[in-house]
Amino acid sequence: MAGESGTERPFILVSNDDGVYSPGLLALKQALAEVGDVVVLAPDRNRTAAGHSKTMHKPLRVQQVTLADESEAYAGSGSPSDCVALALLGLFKRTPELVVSGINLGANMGHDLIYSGTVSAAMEAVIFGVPGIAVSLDTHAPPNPEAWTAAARFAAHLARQVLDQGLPPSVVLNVNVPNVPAGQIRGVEVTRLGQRVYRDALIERFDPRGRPYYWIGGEVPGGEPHDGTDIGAVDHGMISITPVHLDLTEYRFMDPLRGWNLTLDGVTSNGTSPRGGETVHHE
Ligand SMILES: [Mn+2]
Repeated sequence: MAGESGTERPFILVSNDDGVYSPGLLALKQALAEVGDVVVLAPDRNRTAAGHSKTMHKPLRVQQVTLADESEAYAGSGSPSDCVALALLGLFKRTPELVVSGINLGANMGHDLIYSGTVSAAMEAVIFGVPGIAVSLDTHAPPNPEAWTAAARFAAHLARQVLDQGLPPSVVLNVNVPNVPAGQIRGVEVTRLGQRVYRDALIERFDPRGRPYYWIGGEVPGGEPHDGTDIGAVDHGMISITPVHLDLTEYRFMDPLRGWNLTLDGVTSNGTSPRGGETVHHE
């Protein structure tokens, strides 16, 4: 398929979760074309909040499509992380050296990362040992096209440095850009994840047969704009970059947890612990 270039230019995969025809993806792809040879493989429809899912019980289809700038791209039937996995497992003649996901319509900050298909696509790369960058724009309404451009240019600027210097193992870069014209962005801040405030609401409706069905509705999430966090930086008009580690272990709670009653008393059939005091192993 694509990516047969014989040059030394790096091979970059662009994906997203808004779907292959998203204007944010096109802006990102065009900016990254100045950094390397770009191939696009993205979901064939909007897979926002797909999380880090993997399709295991049905086949995956990949179709060649044409983007709004007449360039070729590939649309996959699976999740964002499926698309990245296909590319890194050898779908193309070259294996991507960098995966950039976005530009998402809507910020991905704090606990959003757990739901985000945009960030999951970049995390999938990191699982494969390939650097990944996720880029999101802080708006849910169609943004000023200038805001796409600013975010895309910054992504290209960052991509060059990642290709040059690499990233530590298991680390993904999560970038959020304020929705303002390029000239109004106040700077770039390295941040930690902030605290989202979700305002989800259970909405119950009834079908024509009188049976209830449900939506998870509510307002767009807010957040605590604390200094040093992604939410705080974007709130102050700064581009936020958070280095996110895929090791989700809470090291600070390991010792207190060891202090719990973790014997097998009452768990094994004879009611005694064969190896008293040892931690229960999960295989
Ligand atoms: Mn999305």
